[in-house]
Amino acid sequence: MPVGGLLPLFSSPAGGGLGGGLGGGLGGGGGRKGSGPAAFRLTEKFVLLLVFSAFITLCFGAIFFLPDSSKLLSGVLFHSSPALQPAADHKPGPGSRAEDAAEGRARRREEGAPGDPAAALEDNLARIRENHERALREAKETLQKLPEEIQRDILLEKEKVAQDQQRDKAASRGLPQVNFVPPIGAEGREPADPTIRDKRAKIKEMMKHAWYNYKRYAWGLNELKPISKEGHSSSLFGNIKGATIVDALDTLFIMGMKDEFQEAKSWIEKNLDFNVNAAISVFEVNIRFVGGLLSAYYLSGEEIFRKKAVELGVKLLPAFHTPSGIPWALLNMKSGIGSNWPWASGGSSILAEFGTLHLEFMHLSYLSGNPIFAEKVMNIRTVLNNLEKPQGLYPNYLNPSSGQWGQHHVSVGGLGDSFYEYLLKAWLMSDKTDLEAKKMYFDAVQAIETHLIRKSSGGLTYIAEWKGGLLEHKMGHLTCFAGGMFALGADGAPAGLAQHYLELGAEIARTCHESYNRTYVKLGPEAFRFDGGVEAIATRQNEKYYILRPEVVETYMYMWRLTHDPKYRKWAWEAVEALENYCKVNGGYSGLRDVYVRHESYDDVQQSFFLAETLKYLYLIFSDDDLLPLEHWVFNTEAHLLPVLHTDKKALEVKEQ
Ligand code: DMJ
Repeated sequence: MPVGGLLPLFSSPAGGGLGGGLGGGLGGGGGRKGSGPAAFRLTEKFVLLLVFSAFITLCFGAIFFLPDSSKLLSGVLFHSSPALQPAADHKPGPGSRAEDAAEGRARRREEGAPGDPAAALEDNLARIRENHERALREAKETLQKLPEEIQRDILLEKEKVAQDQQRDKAASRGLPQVNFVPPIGAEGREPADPTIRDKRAKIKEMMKHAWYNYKRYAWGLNELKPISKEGHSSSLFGNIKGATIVDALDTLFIMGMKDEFQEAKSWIEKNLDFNVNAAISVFEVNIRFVGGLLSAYYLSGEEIFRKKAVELGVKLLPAFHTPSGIPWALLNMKSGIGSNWPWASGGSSILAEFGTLHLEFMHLSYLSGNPIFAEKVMNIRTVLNNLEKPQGLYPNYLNPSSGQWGQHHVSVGGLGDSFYEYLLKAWLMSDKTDLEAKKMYFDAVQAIETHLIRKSSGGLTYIAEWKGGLLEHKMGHLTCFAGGMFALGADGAPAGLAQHYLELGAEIARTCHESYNRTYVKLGPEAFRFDGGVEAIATRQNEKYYILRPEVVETYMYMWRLTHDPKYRKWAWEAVEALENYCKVNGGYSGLRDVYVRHESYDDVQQSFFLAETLKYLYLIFSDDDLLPLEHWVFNTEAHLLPVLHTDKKALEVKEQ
């Protein structure tokens, strides 16, 4: 009932509705006692006052103190924060302070606050108004409920939380015995061609340089600062340590660096601790730590990796305790309290984050024998399938409380990218049995092609960003992974489209190669544009950086495997030379602040994904196809290896003890 509906109680106790009912009852009682009209009015007033204060207490209790309150509070707090705080440090894929800050600025622009301060102020005010209105609407909805309804909601919510906690506990109990199956193609042959062999050996040398410098200057910390020669810690991992160690495990393994792999393993056994009292990014921890541990387990069969992966998976489960089951972006793994990035539209979770859990969580269920992980990610899919998609596109923002889309921004780069990748790979990893994922992938790609993919006047195909129907003719380095994705999916494309998707992959690879080729250092910028008379060039200073990202060589790797066109090896080698010439320093490899200048512009961070992804993809390009054959493995978005769950094996290897 609206608060306004109760107000007549003050002025007219004998009025209609609830007022009338109360008035009648109280009047009768007063009359029976025969205490006179004055006393009668006093008693009535007193009781009314009591009823009113009880109601107010109930409402405030419901809003602030009871378990249900998280929805409303998150609405109020998060909705108002984007304009009050500087843009947060994050966007999928970062990992360094330099990158974080730059991406934060990029976010401010994306949210519609370009260089002009007056426009930015106006924009921020509009956003504050919009957020406040939304918070008020939600508050009003809660207040409109009858006390019994609120009570019922509270009880239901309490029951749900208790059940969730029980299930989380159950998930952490002993693991079933798994008969480890030796992996297929975990160690390939030496390439027969001596030139290719030398190139591959060179890439292994690069891995050694990156690894030994990390070991020497930052061992046990998350990442290395190769210029300062000390550790670097990103807020993405809270206080979890050892990101480079976990991220590098499988690259060490496939390169045959067995001693280093053992060193990493024993650090993990003794030191890797998830009981951290700080917010972590659920997405980053999943793709790097869960993915890295699963991959190490599948390659080596060492139980410690399975144990740690499941332990961490259990720690991530409270992120799903939201009304819709769409997980929070951030989680304090000690307290189990989740939240969202303060900059995200209307308190939303991010598509590329909650949409990039599927592969790892399916394997967690497989390896733990507990369906809870799979249930959580399948529920995300159900929520998405029940939502109306604007023009068939998936917006980047989804509110976990309301289960509704936030701003209608669509991107195949940051904030959207790996969601599409995981749809395709969910289908491949299921031995092509997950037909729902396949359909979602091809439907999404069709909409992307119609609304986002364009060709420049110079003939370069690019993927623009879509903002409520308007296109921004910009493509991010992150988006370059899509070339490989289109090519990888070509095989399963609707009738007659296989060749088309393979060609689309090749065109994106060419565009991304151009973005590299048009710089001074021959490594590409964070984002490049196709407007204002330029093509495949960064025009804004804060888009000119390169942080050792893998997406372009990732696409070369898939294109090489799927076509064997020698140009992909040529382009990959150009990238190797550029890394050696411009990013290699005494203390490791560093990102660059500006790829268009000849002078050094180091950002002083050796990202953990340089070891997990960039070097791994390069190594694979110069290996034979028998190393990690694509029909047996899928790469998670951090290039960690997950075996295809072949139909004949699916239920076989996990046996209850
Ligand atoms: C990685 O952490 C992953 O590839 C992620 O999907 C996006 N970006 C970074 C590397 O650029």
